[in-house]
Amino acid sequence: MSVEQTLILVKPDGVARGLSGEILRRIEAKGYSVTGLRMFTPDRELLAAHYAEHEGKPFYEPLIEFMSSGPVVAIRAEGHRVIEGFRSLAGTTDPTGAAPGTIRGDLGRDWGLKVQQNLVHGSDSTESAERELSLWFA
Ligand code: DAT
Ligand code: MG
Repeated sequence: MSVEQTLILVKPDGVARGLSGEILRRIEAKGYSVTGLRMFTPDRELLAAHYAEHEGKPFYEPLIEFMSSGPVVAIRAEGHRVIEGFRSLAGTTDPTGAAPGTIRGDLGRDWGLKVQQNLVHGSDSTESAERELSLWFA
């Protein structure tokens, strides 16, 4: 198994709630290396490329709207099986049901809004990690 890299985003809700440090702490505490870090408000063009697989779904527009509403922290993390490992740290998409111990399970909940504000994004495969890292760390 070779060393992988993945794209992690602290979404605008995570940044606004002051959880960027806690999320970075959990990534490092698990033993992964942070090899890139950027903080900025992404534009719609970047988000459309990032979320291309979801275009046309009912939650797509609110998702793009939410993700462009404020700064995000983009993290390039590295380690053996980091793609799977961070998805496990993050927990399931819906934070209400995410297991305690995970980022979404411990720190997230349903705020009654259309878009699930679930604190983080993590690439889901080697192909998407490569594609997403080239967008966020061009
Ligand atoms: P994940 O972020 O766990 O990889 P995903 O790639 O399926 O989940 O979806 C991307 C984001 O879109 C997700 O983090 C939150 C939002 N989303 C997904 N499914 C949704 C739904 N049914 N309703 C509202 N937002 C949703
Ligand atoms: Mg996804």
